[in-house]
Amino acid sequence: MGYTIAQKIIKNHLLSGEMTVGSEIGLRIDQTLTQDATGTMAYLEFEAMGVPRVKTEKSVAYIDHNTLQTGFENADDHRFIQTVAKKHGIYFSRPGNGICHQVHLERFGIPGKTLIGSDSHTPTGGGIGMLAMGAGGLDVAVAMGGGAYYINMPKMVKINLTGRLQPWVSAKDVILEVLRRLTVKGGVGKIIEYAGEGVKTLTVPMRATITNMGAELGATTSIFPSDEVTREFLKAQGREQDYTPLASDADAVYDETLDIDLSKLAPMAACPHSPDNVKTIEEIGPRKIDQVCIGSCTNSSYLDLMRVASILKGKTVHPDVSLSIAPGSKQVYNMLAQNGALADLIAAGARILECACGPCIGMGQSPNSKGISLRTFNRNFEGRSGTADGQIYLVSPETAAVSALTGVFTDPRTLGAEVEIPQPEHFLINDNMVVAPASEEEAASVEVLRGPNIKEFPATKALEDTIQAKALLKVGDNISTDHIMPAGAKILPYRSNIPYLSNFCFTVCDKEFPERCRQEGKGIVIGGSNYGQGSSREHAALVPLYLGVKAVIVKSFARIHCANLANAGILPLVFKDESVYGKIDQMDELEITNLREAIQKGGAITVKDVTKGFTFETEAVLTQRQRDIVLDGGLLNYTREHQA
Ligand code: MIC
Ligand code: SF4
Repeated sequence: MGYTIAQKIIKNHLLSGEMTVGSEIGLRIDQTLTQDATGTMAYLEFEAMGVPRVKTEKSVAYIDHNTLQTGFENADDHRFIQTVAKKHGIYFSRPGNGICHQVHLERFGIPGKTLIGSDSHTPTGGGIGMLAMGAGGLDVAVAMGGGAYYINMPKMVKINLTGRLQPWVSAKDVILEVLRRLTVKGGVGKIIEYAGEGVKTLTVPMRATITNMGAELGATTSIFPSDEVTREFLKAQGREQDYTPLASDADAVYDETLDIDLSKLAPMAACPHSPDNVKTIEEIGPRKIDQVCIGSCTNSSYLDLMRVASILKGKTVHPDVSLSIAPGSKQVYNMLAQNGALADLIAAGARILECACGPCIGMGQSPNSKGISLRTFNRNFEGRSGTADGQIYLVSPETAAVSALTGVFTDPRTLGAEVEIPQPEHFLINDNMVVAPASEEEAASVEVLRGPNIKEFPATKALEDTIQAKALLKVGDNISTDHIMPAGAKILPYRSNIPYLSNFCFTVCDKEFPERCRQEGKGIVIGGSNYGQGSSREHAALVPLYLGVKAVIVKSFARIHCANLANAGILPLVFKDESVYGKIDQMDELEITNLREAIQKGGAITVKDVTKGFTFETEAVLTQRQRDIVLDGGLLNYTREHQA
């Protein structure tokens, strides 16, 4: 039997386990990346592990999220990351160099290698045939130290692409179609591989847009073959030596197959407040809009922005629309500046931002109240834009640009003949914003600089035998980590300050939650399906831990968040019978006894609803290794014990 692309890479990197669907496998990790919002914590954890130098082939620390420096906090964090990177063998991509996923694709990614990143959009690397996955910071720290990265062997899904996109229809529309069909939970436990004749018609940046937003499917990762298109891209990046061809075997077996005829797709938008709430632009109709934001790791490549520039050239942004544009990297920015396209964007009235995440994570450009904002980003969860009642639609750069001119939702196909923008033969290569680490000899004398914003990692204890606590919060389906631990300009600077962050935990859903936790001292959270979707931020586990959350009982979990809970020592439990969810009310007193033995043994865990006087069964979604982690009180304790 042949192998899929992902199975081949897994096989080459398998350190433990068997490649049977659902069972835990340990993978050797070749490359890691961090960004600043998750990086401070990841490096504190790495330091706590006591490994002097990273053991990966390449580890890169990016600064791209917290670049609004409204106080000392962000700048202090940048300095901490820069010095800690220098000391421990990590390349440092300075603020101004661009968004981690875009830069990594351009300058560091290699087909066939494994990459984990403390950011959920790490699968962007799948655009050049990497097995690239998002992970919690602690998992990245362990991988930097040479440890395996553990996942459950995913199912393999093939998306067979045929035909060719119509003019003005773009990669964003492809992934929106996949989201429309599969939904935000459709990818859980799966790797999505793109195949078929249609693949050849997609450039690397287009492929990367598609694998990037595979994160919104909940997929473990998404991957394209590495082919001539990949080789051309790497060559244009001066990295032809990094190319290796990669394809699935003719007799590879997939668990599911989906067919998409590219020529049938139309421009689409993901409507508020979920990336799978997809409609065509035509269906939405010419509704008035207030804002357009172009950029983010999904759609900020040179080709994307050149298309935007070609649409805006010689025109003026509609008087009622604010248009902001953030190029994805210094390479993109600089090339636009050199060829004059930047001048076209400026002349049209675009507000040009630095190359960083910016508005995507609520760092500025929050829309007006009830404002309709068209964004080329990947997430439109409620409140994420920084405006509680903002109405965020996710669209392609083409739809965004033309709508910015007309002031209403506009199908870019109304533009007439498409302007052909070829991939440049040579991208502009200048890695002067990447700082190499100190040599092994020099490393000892590098001082790690810590500002007052860096607080201790919350202490965890071995799992107690009895949990008796109230259901301090009950939430519904598809709760994202943006609900659990919001980001945005006011909160993001405190990613290394768990006590401060705790004031905002779940406040999108319930303003009183942090206070209730403080009063009660401990608690349990009840949730629906796909709990913890979205970001990889481990703060969505560490902050509840700090607030005394002992267990989370839900219908189902999103992959990264579930691992983060276990890593933090919080019990992730799922209802055996989902209908029990309806019987529990917020503030019910719950009790779990003989817990340690139950976790050790595996099998059902019985929970008593003391208030209502009934019991129900749950299951801990943990592998044997994770059971030990939870028993020890989290991965940091576990790693320390195992090292000892
Ligand atoms: C996001 O897009 O939500 C983020 C911000 O990039 C996160 C990481 C974080 O919360 O710092 C992600 O996608 O993992
Ligand atoms: Fe940054 Fe947005 Fe991409 Fe997250 S999704 S890495 S915030 S650009």
